[in-house]
Amino acid sequence: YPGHFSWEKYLKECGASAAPAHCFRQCFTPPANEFKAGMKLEAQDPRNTTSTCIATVVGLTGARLRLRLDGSDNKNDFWRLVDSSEIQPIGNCEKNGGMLQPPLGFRLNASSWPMFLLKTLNGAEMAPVRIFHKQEPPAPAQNYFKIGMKLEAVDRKNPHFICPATIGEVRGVEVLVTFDGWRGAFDYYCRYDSRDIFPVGWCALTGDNLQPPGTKVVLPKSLSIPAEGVTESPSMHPIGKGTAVQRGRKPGRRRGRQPMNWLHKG
Ligand code: MLY
Repeated sequence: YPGHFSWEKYLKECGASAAPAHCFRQCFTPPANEFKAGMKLEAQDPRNTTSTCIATVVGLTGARLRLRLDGSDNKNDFWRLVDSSEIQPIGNCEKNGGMLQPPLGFRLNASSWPMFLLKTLNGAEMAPVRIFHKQEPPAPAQNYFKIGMKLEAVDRKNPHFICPATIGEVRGVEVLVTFDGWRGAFDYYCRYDSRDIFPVGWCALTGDNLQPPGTKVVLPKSLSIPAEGVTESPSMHPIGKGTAVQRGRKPGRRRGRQPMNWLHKG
């Protein structure tokens, strides 16, 4: 066990601060996860969001469920928070006058769907209504994020990972989520009220496994050496103290890797 990631040390080292909890569309206390592997429920098909399908819980991590649509393959699993409005107890769709649909990429002939549905529900362990959360938390009134704030975010390319991240840009109702220690490949824009972003300390509360930051030294665009004639503005120092990056250093004297003191041994 090489050591675990400490937000406290890391924030100090970066001279950064955590985005306050009121920025997020998340409960202040993470919702309890009473689901069990094998339970079935109704879920919106992420690839065809107008259809409601049967899903099986194939894994649990913190306040999230790893779901697989019945009749689909094992290559299209997706993750949902237990308080997501996109999951419902079995019976909810019909109660609202809807019809359960086969998932996109149903592995059998479409004509065999009714029989498949009967068989998959026969003797199934249905997630009990009481373990669902009544409502999704409300969205904050507006986008309160500021550039440089730290958070925990789902890596959408590897959605089982939640990782330390930084707000790289704020654009109207959207924010740029940048992953600490990784070059831009995993970054994404999302709405400020996305359910994929969490306050610092979320994983520690849910028992989810927070990935440590990557090891690539990244110079945020706003901290890189300004182009000739560009005047510095305060927004060019979003991280605070500015100790992590030496500005205007002599050519040839390159800064080495960041010491990773935020990994405390134990
Ligand atoms: N095997 C992948 C994992 C990358 C995960 C990046 N996240 C944590 C931001 C890779 O190295 O590309």
